[in-house]
Amino acid sequence: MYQLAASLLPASLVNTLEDKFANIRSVLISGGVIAGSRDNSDSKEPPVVKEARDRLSNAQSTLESTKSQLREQKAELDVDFGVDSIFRALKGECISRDSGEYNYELCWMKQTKQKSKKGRGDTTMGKYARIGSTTVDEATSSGQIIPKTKVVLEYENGQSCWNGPSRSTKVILDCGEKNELTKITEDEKCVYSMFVTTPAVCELLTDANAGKAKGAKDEL
Ligand code: MAN
Repeated sequence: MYQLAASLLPASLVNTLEDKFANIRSVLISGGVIAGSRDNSDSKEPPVVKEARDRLSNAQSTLESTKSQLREQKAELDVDFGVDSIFRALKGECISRDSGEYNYELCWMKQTKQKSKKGRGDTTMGKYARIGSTTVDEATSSGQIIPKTKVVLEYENGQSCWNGPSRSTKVILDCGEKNELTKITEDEKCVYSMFVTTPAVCELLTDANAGKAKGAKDEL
């Protein structure tokens, strides 16, 4: 049909028409209205469609990574770092102590773990939940018994105990020069206490205990 029409028209007109068709076709391809030539092995899509698809896919991955950063930052906002965020600097650090069958590990504001020395794997003893406080009776150098406030980091929802609750740990903090895990006890089955010294609570405990001496309300 095209051949027949072409043979009936003057060559110059055929050339002009062919040029016009080619122009219209390339406008349609670049506008994404029709697909480009099938034998163009680089892409079966017009370049603008491919570019738009690439831009969309880049924008989607940027959006996903921004969303995941936002999730992490929101989770961080939910973490209880205490008054003036005194525990924030300790986040990500861990201390440990060898005790009996296990190596015990405290990762501040994250989790507590019991690590088998016999290669039986690690047991999570709780995930960081909140800061609390407790009062312990202590003897002074003169033998006088006085109540002392301690800061407690509470870890909950650890690995479940066989026939029992999820493991949990109370990390009882006292003022000390170094971050040090000094003692671990299992008070009831799968309910643990870790005794830890840290410079992070010195000021807080001095203030709290000075307040207590004056009979002021404990405001930890
Ligand atoms: C393991 C340890 C112990 C715990 C028992 C409970 O042996 O986690 O601390 O008491 O499991 O079955």
